[in-house]
Amino acid sequence: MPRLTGGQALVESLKREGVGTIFGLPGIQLDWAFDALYAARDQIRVVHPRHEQAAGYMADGFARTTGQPGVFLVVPGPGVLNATAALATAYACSSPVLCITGQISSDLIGIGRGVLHEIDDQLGMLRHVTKWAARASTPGEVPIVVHEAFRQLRSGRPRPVEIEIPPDVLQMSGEVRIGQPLPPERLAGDPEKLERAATLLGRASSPLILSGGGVLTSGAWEELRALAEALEAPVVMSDNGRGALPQSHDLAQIQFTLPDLLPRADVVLAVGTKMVDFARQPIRLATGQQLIRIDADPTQLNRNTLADVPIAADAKLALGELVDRVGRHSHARTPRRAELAALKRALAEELNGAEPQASFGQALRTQLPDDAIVVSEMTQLGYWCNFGYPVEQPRSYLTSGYQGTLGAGFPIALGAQVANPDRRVVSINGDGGFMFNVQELATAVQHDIPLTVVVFDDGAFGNVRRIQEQSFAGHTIASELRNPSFARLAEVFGMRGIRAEGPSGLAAGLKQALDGSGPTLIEVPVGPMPMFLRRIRERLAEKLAAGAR
Ligand SMILES: Cc1ncc(C[n+]2csc(CCOP(=O)(O)OP(=O)(O)O)c2C)c(N)n1
Ligand SMILES: [Mg+2]
Repeated sequence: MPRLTGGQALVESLKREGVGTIFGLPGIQLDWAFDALYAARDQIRVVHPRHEQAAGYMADGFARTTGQPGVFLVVPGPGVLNATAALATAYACSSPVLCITGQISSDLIGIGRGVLHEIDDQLGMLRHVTKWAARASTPGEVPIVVHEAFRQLRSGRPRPVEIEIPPDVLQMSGEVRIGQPLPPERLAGDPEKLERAATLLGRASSPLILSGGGVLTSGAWEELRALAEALEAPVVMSDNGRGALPQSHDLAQIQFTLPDLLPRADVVLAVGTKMVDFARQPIRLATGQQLIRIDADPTQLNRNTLADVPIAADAKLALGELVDRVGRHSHARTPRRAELAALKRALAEELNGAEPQASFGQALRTQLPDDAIVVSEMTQLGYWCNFGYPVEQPRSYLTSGYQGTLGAGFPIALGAQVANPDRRVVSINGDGGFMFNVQELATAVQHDIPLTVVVFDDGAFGNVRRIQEQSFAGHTIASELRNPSFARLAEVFGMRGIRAEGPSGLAAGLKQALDGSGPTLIEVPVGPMPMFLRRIRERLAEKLAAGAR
């Protein structure tokens, strides 16, 4: 067995797992890991952001657009604490992110002396925002924890995992065996239950499919499409699951049409989804409606809505099985294309009526290619795009999921662009959220990450200000923002900055950005925007309540 330092063992294990990119920010406890990365610099690209939270978000953007684990490396204590909002976001979005962090020296862990970056029970703390976390205590243990981390990332429901390695372990040499990566473990699902599901679906007169982020993480979009087409079943995609079926597909629907579609369904298949609606309320079925649920995480099957046929399985394998089996039971159905198209038209009318968001959204739609990756944010245009932007490809539209993490969008987009150098990546921001990570403009320039950043500047935490005005007799507090000129700021950082007025200005700015190379920031001054969502949601919630049992 070769003798390696813990740092070398880490890098060799990562290489063996196929890691080619790491988002990392160094510090003394990680010196021996970073020196090993120096030796491997031809095989592993190290992208260093300006704050650990960005390292975590970038790893998430990398992971969610490729389906491959995104890896980040940060110092212990304050460094890894800085990255916890990113871990929480990746957790919410079932994203395969590996957080590698340091520790204080092995002999001091748990003593409470007060040494650099010491926090009590770092592993325990991180267990709340990860699926699995472990420490390597010798160089020989390093590949063991790395390989187990990757097994966790590639098995069942992917969620972030964490490993920590004390500095003395990174520095010391020992005998190290680098193992072979284990193949992904995918749950096949109980054949009897799959047969029951196929029978129910095949015999259904009006089947409906609810598709969540699990379909994207497991890469099951072709199987989903085949099954939906075989059944003529509309597919309602969750916010985190958009792109599984192209929005232009006859059967593709988003959650806004659920209140219309759900009451008409006799058999519902929910796959890789939490089964909550646009208002995060559990999706309830009426008496007589049959529910089949497929999820790689068996605990999920007992959450929100119980199924008649619960199937613990990977979406790709289970949907593939259903495609094979359903033909034996299926029958011809009256095509519902006219009805489904009418629903989409009504929804489009509603969304297009929400100005000025709709016109800005239209500018994005017309300028971006179908394979562009769009990263949304907690901002007025982001809320609109979550429903109104037509997502045509899987793994191409990212949000911060139920975490609603303001500021996540820009660094997630940076990671997505690093992972997809040949695709256009556009990050949509408000002035408030953007400045959570404004320092990463330097990262875009230094690492030549050619994304397009749009910043809608209303001089406010606009959402907060509007709620304050409407609910508290016009009182506003802590919601006004005094900003720099974002276009000029971008130029100072060394990238192209454009100031765009109105939707047509945005369209022209996007054209200029996408025709060129290198990173571009487009600043769009805007006024307050009306909240279109609440009105639509309330109306839909009423409809849903009327349809449920
Ligand atoms: C980490 C985090 N902090 C605070 C919030 C609360 N919050 C939600 S939206 C918002 C304002 C966003 O302002 P901006 O990015 O400028 O978007 P705008 O609403 O003005 O379009 C705030 C503070 C949050 N969602 N996440
Ligand atoms: Mg704002």
